[in-house]
Amino acid sequence: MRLFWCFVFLLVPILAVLSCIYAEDYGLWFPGEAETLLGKQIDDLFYLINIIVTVTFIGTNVGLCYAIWRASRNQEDGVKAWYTHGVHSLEVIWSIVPACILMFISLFQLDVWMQFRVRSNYPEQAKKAPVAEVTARQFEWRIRYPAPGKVLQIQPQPDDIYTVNDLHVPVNQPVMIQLRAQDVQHSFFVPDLRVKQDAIPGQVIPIWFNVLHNGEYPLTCAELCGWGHYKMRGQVVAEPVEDFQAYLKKLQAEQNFDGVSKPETPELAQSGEE
Ligand SMILES: [Cu+2]
Repeated sequence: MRLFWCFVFLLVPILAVLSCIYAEDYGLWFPGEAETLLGKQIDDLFYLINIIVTVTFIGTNVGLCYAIWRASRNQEDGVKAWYTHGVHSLEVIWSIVPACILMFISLFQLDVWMQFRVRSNYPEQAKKAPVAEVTARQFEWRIRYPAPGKVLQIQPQPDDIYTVNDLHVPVNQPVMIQLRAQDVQHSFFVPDLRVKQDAIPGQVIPIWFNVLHNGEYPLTCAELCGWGHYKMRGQVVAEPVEDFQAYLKKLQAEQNFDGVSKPETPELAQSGEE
């Protein structure tokens, strides 16, 4: 029976490592490769920390297992348990080693953190002309683009273009969005891009990313924000800059269409006939 606990503590790291190895096959790992350069750096950091944690976890469990096994042998051999107040040198070692590891991680990740979060390090191109303002509210993402050829202003302008849950951005160039929240705290989360930022009422938070490939990437809210939290799903569509401009023009035409005058696009002509 004493060896039972020894096996239990041995089994835990083995199961943990096996589940990590097979997690990808069952769709429990990252949602594919990161679609942004910064995302790839974030993944590298994650893997580095994962390796450190795995080695520590296995080491601790093997040590625990060995201690239990030794103790169970002692009892069979008739060796009595002995009590100690602690070993100072050992305690100093297991305080200093983790402190050094944590210090290393905190310094090593600074560069990625600065690129991701410190505004003065954002790419100039993205800072100059934010693509859109995204306002999270219960339970949707409201998107405000500037009119084609204009720059997004903090205050809404009469010719701004509005849509919901469908954020289009130009591919392969750094883009910035201004994130707001209208009611409660939400979180703008695009797993494929490794972008996650809380949206906080009263604050305008700039976030930037550079999508590497054309595509549609699910956008979700990662903060429990009310009964309809699960419905706060949208998408980020990355497309060539010409397509993005064409999309804005189409949205603008739809917004300006009064349902009576001659429609500017074939799609609107159709909807007018119905
Ligand atoms: Cu939300």
